[in-house]
Amino acid sequence: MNDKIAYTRHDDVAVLRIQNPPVNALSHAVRQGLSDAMDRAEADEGVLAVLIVGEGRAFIAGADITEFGKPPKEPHLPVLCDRIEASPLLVVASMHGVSLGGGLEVALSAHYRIAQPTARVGLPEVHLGLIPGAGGTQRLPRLTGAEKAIEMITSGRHVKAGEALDMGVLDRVVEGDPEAVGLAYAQELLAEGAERRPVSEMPAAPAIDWDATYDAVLKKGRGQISPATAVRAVQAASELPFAEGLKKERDLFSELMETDQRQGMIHAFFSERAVSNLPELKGVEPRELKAIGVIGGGTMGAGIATAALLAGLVVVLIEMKDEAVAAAKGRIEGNLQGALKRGKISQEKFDALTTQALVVSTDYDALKDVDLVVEAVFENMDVKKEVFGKLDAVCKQGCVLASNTSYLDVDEIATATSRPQDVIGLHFFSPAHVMKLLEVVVADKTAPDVVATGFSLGKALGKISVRAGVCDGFIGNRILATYRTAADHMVLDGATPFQIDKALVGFGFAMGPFAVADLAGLDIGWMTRKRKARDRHPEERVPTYIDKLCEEGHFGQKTGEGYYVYEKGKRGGTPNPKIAKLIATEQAELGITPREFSDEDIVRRYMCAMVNEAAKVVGEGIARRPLDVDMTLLFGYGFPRYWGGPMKWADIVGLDTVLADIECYAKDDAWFWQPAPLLKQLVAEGRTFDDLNKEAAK
Ligand code: 3H9
Repeated sequence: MNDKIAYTRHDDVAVLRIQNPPVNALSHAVRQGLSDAMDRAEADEGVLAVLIVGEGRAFIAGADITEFGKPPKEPHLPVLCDRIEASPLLVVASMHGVSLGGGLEVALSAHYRIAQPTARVGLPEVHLGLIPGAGGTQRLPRLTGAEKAIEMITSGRHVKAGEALDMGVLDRVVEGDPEAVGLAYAQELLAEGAERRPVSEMPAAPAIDWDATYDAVLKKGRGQISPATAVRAVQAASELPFAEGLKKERDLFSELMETDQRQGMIHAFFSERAVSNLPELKGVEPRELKAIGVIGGGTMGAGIATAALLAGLVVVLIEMKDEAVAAAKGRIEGNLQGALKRGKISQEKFDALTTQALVVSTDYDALKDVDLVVEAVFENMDVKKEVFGKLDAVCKQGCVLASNTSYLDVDEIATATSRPQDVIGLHFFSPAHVMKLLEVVVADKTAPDVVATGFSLGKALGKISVRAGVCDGFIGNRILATYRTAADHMVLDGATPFQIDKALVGFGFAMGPFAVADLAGLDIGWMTRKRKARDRHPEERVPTYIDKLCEEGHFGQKTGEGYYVYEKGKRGGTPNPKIAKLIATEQAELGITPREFSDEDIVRRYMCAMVNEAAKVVGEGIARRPLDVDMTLLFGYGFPRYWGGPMKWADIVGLDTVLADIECYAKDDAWFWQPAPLLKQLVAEGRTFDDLNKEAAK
């Protein structure tokens, strides 16, 4: 036995306490320790029962994900689970915190399960591109029936103790010290003469319509394969004897282990945690945050205010006129009503947030005590500078002055103040109380503790915060502009916007770029094209067909017409028949003969444009690491999680292949397809983007 398991004896019960902080992941040492401890208990004279408990904040969070992809070491988890279940002793698991994946599978191998009321259980393997691989798909349906098991496994959700008790996953929920309540339960079972109760010996779950369920889950997964695969594993539990079902589960698990999706999702899991872990912020204390100011109560400002209120911050929102004050209040209340309806807050909380925690005023003096201000006014440098001048005059010393600009130069905004070290960009995504991404834009003079405060605000609001440098569009919008342009070029050359949207939804994006443009409003792109027209390089290809639609007042969803036509009350739109004619006219003007694009061509060009620009963004230091780009695209731009992000996608496809494609496209448009120096360098050195992530973590 090793130090990962503490073995103690309490009369006729042996207690096995797992000690592997922070979350008792089932590393090789833990598996070995548990196996040895079971041997010891069985050999320990007078021991009649075994109690398994976890030390610290969780029972067990699952298999050790860091071991995936490395050669597996014995004892394997499925074997350990079978070994626990087959023990002649009575085995009880007492669970607290989370019991996830392999953690729940260990508990399901025990004969009885007791948990704290605050405990949560789940089989979240699908979020890692896998299915439960240590009997979860075979044992769970024997307790809950196939439908509930499929729902739990394919959603990967955490189920609270009360619900788990009702489902039959737990036998008892009792508050108290997990070891004490577990011991009492084990002793009670022994006193009653309770028998061992292996789940594997329980009757299999009755059949359901497997094919229909499989199809429905596959469709819902939008290209993700693991949830649908889980349905087949549960089917095996129903149709095959336990041992054969277990083998089927193992085969499916092993197949998934080899997939790109598993690699992508595990990259996403670790990157999500690494993204706000910046070496430059080690030991830097953020400034205190209790009250924040928001300038502007439009959709963005109201969203930011809502997020801050929900995080327990006091909010002072400034608008220009009384009518705007009322409108801003209305928007925030509307957002909070949504939270109330979804049961996220109570009526009392709603009342307190809207009356006590929120001040909406036309007077900048109301900001004198706040710790941080986010400006969310019109995207115009003069307007922003005027606001920052006013903030400089009224805000207390040490107050962080943040701009929510999506592309303007934060260094220049900072010149409007006498304290550029306190100025930062905090780029939220709309609706700000829903979208997870926050770009923390660090200007030349921004102080390190101001950067740390940006990240601590992001954490308080439940955001994924990414550090970005100053450039037009920062990380996300700069890369978006490039891949959007690649899509526009394909339209000029013969692909339709509708085919492009469909191909990219097929790749896994939530929406295609043209449907997104309709949603965001076509006027935004139109304004950007006008803004950039002055500095445009003569070789830059910019389609103008859609401007004609804008000139007629059609701006997408909000006006009912854009690339698609939207009928009131209906979700989604149908292709706008005017678009084909507008494109054909422009092609004729430019002398272009349209050609065919396959869906694969479309995805390839779109992705290569994204990766190439992303490599420039990393090469220039706008993003510190490739994983920062990946998380930006995942949480702000609907990039499919199972690819891990564009940089991970490129690593999987092979950087040499991506570069070769870019060089091939450059033969037709050398201006647009200039390969990123970093991409060329990595290919020459035989390295990957992930190598850069690893170097940055050292
Ligand atoms: C599985 O079980 C497969 C089996 O069916 C079959 C096998 C044959 N392994 O998230 P946090 C680390 S698949 C290794 O910041 P929180 C995490 O990286 C597994 N490390 O805290 C972080 O490290 P660092 C199924 C893990 O309180 C630290 O722990 N299980 C693991 O916000 C703290 O994590 C899952 O998918 C792990 N399994 O959330 C559960 N889990 O400090 C995945 C965590 O160095 N985990 N770490 O950055 C979670 O959902 C959350 O981490 C959890 C805690 C809810 C547990």
